[in-house]
Amino acid sequence: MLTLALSKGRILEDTAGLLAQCGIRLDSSAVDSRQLILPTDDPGLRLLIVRASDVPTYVQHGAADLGIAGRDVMLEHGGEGVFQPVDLGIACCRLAVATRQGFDSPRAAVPGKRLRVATKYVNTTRRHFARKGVHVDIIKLYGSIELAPLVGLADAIVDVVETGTTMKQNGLRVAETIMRSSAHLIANKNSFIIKKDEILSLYEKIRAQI
Ligand code: PRT
Ligand code: MG
Repeated sequence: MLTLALSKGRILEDTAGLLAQCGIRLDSSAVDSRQLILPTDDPGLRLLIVRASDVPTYVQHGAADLGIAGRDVMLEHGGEGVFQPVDLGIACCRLAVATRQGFDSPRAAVPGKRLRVATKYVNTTRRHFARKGVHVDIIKLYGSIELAPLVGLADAIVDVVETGTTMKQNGLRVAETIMRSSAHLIANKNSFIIKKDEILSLYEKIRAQI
């Protein structure tokens, strides 16, 4: 039995489509319910529904053999104990620095000045600005990050952008792209040894569809 961890929303939707192409179907009433363990019509595969940022943690500790997580989330987690073998090409986006329109970022982001940056991606943000020699005070938030610069909580944010509509509607503009991201199939390193045949067989089915 393989256990695959993923998050509800765009990743579950895209994954359900991918699995359907592989001949594996989810029970739609279970998907719509609040159940956190979803069976599939393949008795060898069940899904765990977790927060997007928790997917690598479930896989790292072997509570799930496999997971589907954005590259953004993997970079933030660090990837310890986890293989990241397949880029699924779904949930594509970029992780970007954004500020209020009109904010003088060249002047604010100079060596020696501290920029207040709100984000869920604390580790990635710290590394990014450290490489540039910009001193930052990082403010950890868990959601609605786009609000922070509008109410003076932060000078800038680091967050995911897809179409850019959310930024635009909130009077923000992207100052810089940190990385591009798409969802990857990830695997626990021990599961990869112990359940190698099962994992490879699912990999092959998925690979044939991407
Ligand atoms: O909601 P929760 O805190 O549980 O987690 P989450 O919001 O991080 O998870 P989820 O399921 O929304 O996203 C999971 C993964 O999808 C992320 O880690 C990214 O790798 C990827 N992804 C792709 C995105 C987007 N596109 C995206 N647009 N994640 C978030 N967004 C947000 C964006 O930040 C904005 O607030 O969606 C909103 C709309 O974006 P625009 O640019 O199209 O307006
Ligand atoms: Mg969300």
